[in-house]
Amino acid sequence: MQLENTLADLRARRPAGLARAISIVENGRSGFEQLLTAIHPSTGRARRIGLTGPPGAGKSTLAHQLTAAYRAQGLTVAVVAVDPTSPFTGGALLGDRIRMEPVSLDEGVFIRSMATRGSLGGLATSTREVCDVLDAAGFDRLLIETVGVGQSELDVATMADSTVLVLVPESGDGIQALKSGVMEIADLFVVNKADRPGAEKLQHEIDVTLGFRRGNAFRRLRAHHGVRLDGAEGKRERGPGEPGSASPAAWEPPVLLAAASRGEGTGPIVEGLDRHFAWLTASGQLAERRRRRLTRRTQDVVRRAVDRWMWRESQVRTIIDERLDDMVAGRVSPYDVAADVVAGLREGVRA
Ligand SMILES: Nc1nc2c(ncn2[C@@H]2O[C@H](COP(=O)(O)OP(=O)(O)O)[C@@H](O)[C@H]2O)c(=O)[nH]1
Ligand SMILES: [Mg+2]
Repeated sequence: MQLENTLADLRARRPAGLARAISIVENGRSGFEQLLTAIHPSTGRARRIGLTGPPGAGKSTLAHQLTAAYRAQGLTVAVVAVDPTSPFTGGALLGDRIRMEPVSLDEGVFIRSMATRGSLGGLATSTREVCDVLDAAGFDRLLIETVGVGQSELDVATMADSTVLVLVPESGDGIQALKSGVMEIADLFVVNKADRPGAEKLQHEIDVTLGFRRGNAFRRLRAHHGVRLDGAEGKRERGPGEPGSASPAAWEPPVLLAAASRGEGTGPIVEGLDRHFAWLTASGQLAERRRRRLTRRTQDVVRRAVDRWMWRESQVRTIIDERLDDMVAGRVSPYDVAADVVAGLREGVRA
C-alpha cells in the first residue's frame, strides 16, 4: 500500500513522492526491490551525463550552468552529486548554496547530494538506483557529479551515457597528472577556468595526447595552427564522430574551454553532448552501453543475494568453523576448505 502510494506520487511527479522513493532505494529500505521493479519499464529515457574531475575543478559550477542551459531548452534536469569534498547541499559550503539558488526554486530541477560509503570519492553504492528513480520520474537529463579520485572516474563511466572530464590548468602537471585509464573514459574534455593562465596550453596538451594515442597527432596539430582541412567554420577538425562525417565508427572526444563561474563555454559543451548522444545512437553504442549496464546490475544483485544467502542461511560458516582447528594445526589449508565448500555448494545446486 505504501509502495503503491509512493509509485503514484512518483508518476504524478510530486516532489514528496520522489524524495520518498529516493530515500527507500538509497537506504535499501524494505520494498526497494519491488519499487525498482515497478519503475523499470519507465527507465531508459533520460540521458545520463557524468561529470568527473579533481576537487575544485568546477564540476558543481558547470552542473549549474548545464542545468540552466537545459532549462532554457525546456528540459528538466536532475543533479546527483557524489562528492564528499564539496557537497551540493547540507550547508557545508555557503558558496555552493548561493550558486544553487537560481535553479533550486525551479520544480523542473532536482538536486540530490549523496553520501559516499566507504572509500573517499567512491560512488555511493546506490547511485545507479537513485538515477533509475529520477529517470522514471521523467527527468530529461541526469547530471551525475563525482569527484575524480581513483576508481570513481571509471565507475561513473559505467553508469553514464556520456562522461565529461573536467580539468583545470592548475591541477598538477597538466596532462601528466592524469592516471592511465582516466583519459580513455572521457567522451568530452572540458578545460575549465579558462579565465586563468595555462588553459589553452592544457587544451593543446590533451589534444596532442589524444591525437598520438590515435595515431593522427598531425591532423590535430595542423588544425591547431590554423590550416583548416575541411573548411568548417569554428571547428578545429571534423572527426569521424562529428556531423558531416561518413563513418560513425569512432568518437573523437572534443576538448573544450570553459569558464563555468562566468557562464562561458556552456553552449559548446551542450552541443558536444548532443553530438555525442547522436553518435551513441547512430553507432549502436547507446544500446550496447545500456545492455552492459543491465548485465552488470543483474550480476551485482545476484552477487549480493548469493552472498547474503551463503553467510546467513547456508552451512558454509559452520563448515569453516568445524575445520578451523585443522587449519590452525596445519593439517588443511584455507584453499582445501574453500574447495570443499564450493564443491558442496555445487552439489547442493545440482540436487
Ligand atoms: N576562476 C574561476 N573559478 C571557477 C570557475 N569555475 C568554478 N570556479 C570556482 O572554483 C571553485 C570550485 O568550484 P566547484 O564547482 O565547487 O568545483 P567542484 O569541486 O569540481 O565541484 C569555486 O570557488 C568556483 O567558484 C572558472 O571558470 N573560473
Ligand atoms: Mg562539487
